[in-house]
Amino acid sequence: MTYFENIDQIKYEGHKSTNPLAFKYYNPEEKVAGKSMEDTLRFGVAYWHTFTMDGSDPFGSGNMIRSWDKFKGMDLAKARVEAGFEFFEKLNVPFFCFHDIDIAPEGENLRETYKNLDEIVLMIKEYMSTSNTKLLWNTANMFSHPRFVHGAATSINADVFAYSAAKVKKGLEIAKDLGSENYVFWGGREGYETLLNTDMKLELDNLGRFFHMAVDYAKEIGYNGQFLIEPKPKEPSKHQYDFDVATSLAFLQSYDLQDHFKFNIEANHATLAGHTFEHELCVARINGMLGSVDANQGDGLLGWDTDEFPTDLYATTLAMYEVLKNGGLGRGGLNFDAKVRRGSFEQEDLFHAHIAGMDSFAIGLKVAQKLIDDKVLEEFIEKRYDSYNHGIGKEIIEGNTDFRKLEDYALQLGDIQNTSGRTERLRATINQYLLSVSSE
Ligand code: XUL
Ligand code: CO
Repeated sequence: MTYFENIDQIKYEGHKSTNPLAFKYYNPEEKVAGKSMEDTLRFGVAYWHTFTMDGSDPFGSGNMIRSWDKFKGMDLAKARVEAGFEFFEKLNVPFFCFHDIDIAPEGENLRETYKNLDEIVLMIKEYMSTSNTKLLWNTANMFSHPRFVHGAATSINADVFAYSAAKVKKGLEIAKDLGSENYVFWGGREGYETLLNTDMKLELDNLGRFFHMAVDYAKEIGYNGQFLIEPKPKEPSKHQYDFDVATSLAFLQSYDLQDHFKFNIEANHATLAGHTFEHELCVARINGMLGSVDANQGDGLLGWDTDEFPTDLYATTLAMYEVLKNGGLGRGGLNFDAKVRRGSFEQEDLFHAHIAGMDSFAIGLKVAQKLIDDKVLEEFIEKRYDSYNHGIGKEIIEGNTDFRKLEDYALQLGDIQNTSGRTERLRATINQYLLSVSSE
């Protein structure tokens, strides 16, 4: 059966094309700095936003028109797999990602849920054996069901802790079975509402215990994908423990877990934490912890996680700059944790949205590489910190000073001279690169 009847294979047609169902900038085979765009960008489709999200919001019911919605229960789950692989192939996207309950409905009890999962995982495995699309990551949804009302690994209820452990155990087995490149932990309900009723120390200790058990189990079954924590400061919890990269890194260090994890950084989560996307990528990169990316964007006028498809070229450029400085994403990728707007309810919109996101990151990649090739920012930054290359600066870097010596030095200083940061000039230069590279 065909689910996207009027859509053919999406091809690269170049930036002069007027065909809305074609890539204008993403050319999978095109080499940028010796590596194909496909291999650098490693795009992924999010199963939940693409095949299960129905468009409902707190003010209205679902409105998405989807050809697979005529089915129910396990038939619906199977139809989504068929539609999914048709979509991945037509879009020529190398990866996809899912939560356990995206692919198979929960049963009456955990045993039944496992049975449903096993059946669908087998089907996915068969499809994967003849498809180019691989699994970037899977994860366990430990936030939707009412049992997770007070959290999962940080729940007040030990039964919920145990149930959550069972879900992640199963998730790791599925990850191994499907050859998943990564396994993600996003703790939407791992946080608290008020300290009036919360033992924060016990909750954090339990989270540490939970992650150690996950690391041990992966080792035991021989699953060697990369573990990723996806920070987010709030929503649905008022205060989430994995607030941002810096907070999560401190947690991993405190619980001796740092060597087993990297980060999956989501643009809209960064902005919710009061950071830019590139800030979070940079904090992860300089600590050797940049694992993967949930590529989306928020809305400056709205204060929540709008999960929009990324179209802001400035943001994709600065994000790709960090990714390239990191030497790429390794086992990670750019997963579109993004949903079409409620008004974009036709199936065709799923293609338009992904094409827009893929083209935007392709431009970001090309511009970022050119900025690196021309050393535009590097040279400026190097010069800006030149005082550390000689004299007292060099002494500081080489560890040859102490407060006494620095005081002696400071006492004989006259007026201190600073130089301009040239923010506006640099921004104008990026605009110039964006305009010239994207019309090449
Ligand atoms: C929620 C979010 C999740 C994670 C996976 O904001 O980003 O979809 O990516 O659980
Ligand atoms: Co995400």
